[in-house]
Amino acid sequence: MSTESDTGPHPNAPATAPPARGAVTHAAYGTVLTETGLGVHAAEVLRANDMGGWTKAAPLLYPHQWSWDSAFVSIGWAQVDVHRAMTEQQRLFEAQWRNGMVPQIVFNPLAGPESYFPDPARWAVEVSPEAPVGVAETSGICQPPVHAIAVARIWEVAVGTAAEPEIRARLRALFPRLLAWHRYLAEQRDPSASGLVTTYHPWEGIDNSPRWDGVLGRLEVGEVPPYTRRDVQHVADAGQRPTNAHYDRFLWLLELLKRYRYDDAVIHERYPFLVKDVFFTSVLIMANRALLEIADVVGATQAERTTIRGWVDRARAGIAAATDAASGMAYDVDLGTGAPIEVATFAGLSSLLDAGAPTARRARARAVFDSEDFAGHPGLRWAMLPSTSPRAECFDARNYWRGPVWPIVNWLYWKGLRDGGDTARAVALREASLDSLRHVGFAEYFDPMTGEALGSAMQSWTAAVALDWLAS
Ligand code: 2M8
Repeated sequence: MSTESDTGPHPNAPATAPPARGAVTHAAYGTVLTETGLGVHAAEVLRANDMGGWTKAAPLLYPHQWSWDSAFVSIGWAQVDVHRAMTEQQRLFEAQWRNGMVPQIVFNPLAGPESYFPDPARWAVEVSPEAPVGVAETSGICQPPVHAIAVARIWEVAVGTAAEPEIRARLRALFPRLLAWHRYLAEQRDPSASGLVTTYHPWEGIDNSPRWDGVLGRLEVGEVPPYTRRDVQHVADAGQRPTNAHYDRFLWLLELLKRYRYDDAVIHERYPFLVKDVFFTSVLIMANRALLEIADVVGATQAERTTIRGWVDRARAGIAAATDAASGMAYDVDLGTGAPIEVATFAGLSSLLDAGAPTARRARARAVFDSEDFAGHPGLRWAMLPSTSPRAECFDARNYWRGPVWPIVNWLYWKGLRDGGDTARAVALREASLDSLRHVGFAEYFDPMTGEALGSAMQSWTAAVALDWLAS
C-alpha cells in the first residue's frame, strides 16, 4: 500500500492507477486515499452504480434497488446532486405496497433472472392483494426504515439553496407515503402494541446475524423448490457468506410467507420466525423523529404529529422493556419461545440510536459501546462497532454479519451519538470511520481486526456514508 500525499501532483489522484469505471475488485484501489480523493471516488461509485433514477446496491452482487441501501444512497447523492437524491426515494416509494410496506427489493426489469436469487418468480408477490400492480416487481418483505432519516438529511442540504422550493414540494408529495410506511410498521408489524417491530426474515436487514441462530435452528425445513445460489458466484470466499444450511432456511421461510399470501395477520398467527427486533425498532424511532422534522417542513396536521409522537413513545417504552438491567444490553425477543435473544451484537446498543432515550439508559449503552466487548476491544484496527462482539463465541471476523465492521451501521450509531449530545464520542467515531474508508475503500464490510476489505467492492451505501461523513 502506498500513501497518497496531500502535496502530490494531483490531490485526487491515487498513487496507483485509479479504479476503472466498473472495476469490482477491492485490489483496484491499492492505495490510501486523502479525504479529497475519498470524496471523489465515492461520488464515482454512486455514478457507476446509477441506473438513471435509482442506484444498484452493488455492481454485480446486488443488481437491484434495495430498500435501506437506497435510503443511505440518497444521503450520499444529497452531497452530489440533491435532486437526484430525492428521485432515488421517489422511485423506491413508487413500489410501495398498498398496506404501506416498502419492499426490501425493487427488481431491475432489465437485469434478468440469472442476475440475482431469489428472483421475482420465486417471491410471487402477486399472491398478495397488497402487492403493487403496474410498477416494477418487488420482493415480499421489508428492511429497516432509514428513509425518513435520509429525506430529512436531503432537506437539510437543500435548505437555503436554489433547490429549496423544489425539494419542499417533493417532500410534500412523499410525506403521506412515509407516514403510511411508518404506520404499517407500527400497526401491522406490532399488532399487540408492544412498541417493538416484529421481523419475519433474516433478509429484513441483518441477514446471517447470530441473533437469528436459535430461531433458525428450531425450524423444521419443508420442501424447497430447487435453487442455485448466485451470491457465492460473486464473492471470492464463500466463507464470508451465509452457509447453505442457512440459505435453505431462508428459502423455506419464503415458501411459508408465500403460502400465507404475505398477510401480516396470518403470519403473526402461524409463522415460525417472529422476532421482536430491537435494532429495527430503534431505527424506526430515529426515523419517526426525522419524520417529525419533515412534518414541520410540509405543514402536517396536528393529528399526524400526535400519531408520530405516540409511535416514538411506545417504541421507546418497548426498548426500555427489552433492556437487560444487568448488562445494559437491549435484546430481541423470540416470539416462538417468549425468551430474549441474548447474543452480543451491535443491536444490543440500540438505545444509542434514540437521541431522546433516558440519559441513564443511553449512558449504560455508551459504556458497553466503549468497552472491550465492542469498540474498545484492543485487537480492533479502528475503534468502530463490529457487527458481533469480538468476545462472543459466535464471533467470526470475516463472515458477513457475524463479526465484520459495516460502515453504514457505524453511520447510524454516529448519528445517534451526535444527536444525543455525545459529541466527543461521535467525533472520534467519524474520524475512525473516515480513516478506515481511506484505507479499505468502499467495501461492503471489512475485517475488524485486520481492516481487510470483504464482500462486494464498490458498494453504494458505503460510498454514500463516506460522502456524508466528509460533509458533516
Ligand atoms: C444483504 O442482503 C441480501 C438480501 O437482502 C443478500 O445477501 O442477498 C444485506 O447486507 C442487506 O442488509 C442489504 O440490504 C443487501 C444489499 O446490500 O445485502
